[in-house]
Amino acid sequence: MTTTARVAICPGEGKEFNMAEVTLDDLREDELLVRVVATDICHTDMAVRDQQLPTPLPAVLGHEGAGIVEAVGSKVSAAGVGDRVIMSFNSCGHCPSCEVDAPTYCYEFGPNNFAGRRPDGSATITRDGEEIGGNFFGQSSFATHAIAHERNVVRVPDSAADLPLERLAPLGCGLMTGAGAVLRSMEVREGLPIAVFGTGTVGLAAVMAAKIAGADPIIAVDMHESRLELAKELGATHTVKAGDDAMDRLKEAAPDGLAYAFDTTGVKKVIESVFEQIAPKGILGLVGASPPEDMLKLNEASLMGGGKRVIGILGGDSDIAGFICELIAYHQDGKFPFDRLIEYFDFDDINAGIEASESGEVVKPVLRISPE
Ligand code: CXF
Ligand code: ZN
Repeated sequence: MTTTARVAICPGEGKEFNMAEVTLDDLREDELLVRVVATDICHTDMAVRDQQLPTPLPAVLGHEGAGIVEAVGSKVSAAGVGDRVIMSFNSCGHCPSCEVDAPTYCYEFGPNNFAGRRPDGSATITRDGEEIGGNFFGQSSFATHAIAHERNVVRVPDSAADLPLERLAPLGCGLMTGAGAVLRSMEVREGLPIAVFGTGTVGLAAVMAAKIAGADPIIAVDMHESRLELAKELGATHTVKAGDDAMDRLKEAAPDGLAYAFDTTGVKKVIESVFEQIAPKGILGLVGASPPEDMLKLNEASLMGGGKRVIGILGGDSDIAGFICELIAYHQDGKFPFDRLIEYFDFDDINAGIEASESGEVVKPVLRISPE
């Protein structure tokens, strides 16, 4: 049975989103139909709008949704009708990465998340009988209803029944990425220094996680004073305004060097100068979106001699379900107050939410789509 949905479509490169009615395809055996309660705006949506990422337009984007399951295919066991779910990225389930529960590094990440169609090429969304892009991150949740998959939904645990879905929605992307980078990818140790470059959603999640891990000092670096203030409230022991003397300030805060540095900026110059400050056995984790042509220049002797590691990080090495539930538990304990980052917008005001995100005024704009 096909479903009608109201969606926000990104019509073409650099264009504003507009609202439309579309038809969702019949569910496959491993798919779920989710009534979307809330979904967030993330820079990845903007990167697709600007065609820095390859999803063909027009398309329905949105990849941080949460909602209630309305129907399930015959082979779905991740959630049932009526369950509250958080949607995240999709993965194939059978490649060498998925086999070891490392789905963020799925060998088929592109076809499952960015192709605008299912991996078999079929469309999940049509408008007036014509195919348009869907299946974005296995959900396309700028929509009242989304087709999700067995592998990218997380059932909200009963212990979190009191937490509204509109708060939980962002857990499936930037929050899990930043927190996972610290707790899983870099396995930050108690009492050692960390610096976090860039204090958007990912960076601030890293700051909160660094506090959970007991890192000390926790140094947040950004160019916006208001973000640095927030970083301090969330756990940063030191803040450094980005600029010419930033590396000197870092040295003052961590004279023996940085055991951990986490870059969310993707700026080559920043990454190369931070590398110089990495302590022996230290880790420099990279998550920022950098220009595709960039090549890093690092000193080999220092890399080898210091036993340093420079690692790329995707999705904070999250296994989705396990880690998202862990983050919910931290939140309930008051240790992961990510709600401080959120501001709500009505679904119809999606373009205002995008503007607020791009101007830096709002860290995490969440779109309210339907009442829970
Ligand atoms: C993603 C990238 C892959 C894993 C989860 C998060 N980023 C989205 O914006
Ligand atoms: Zn995202």
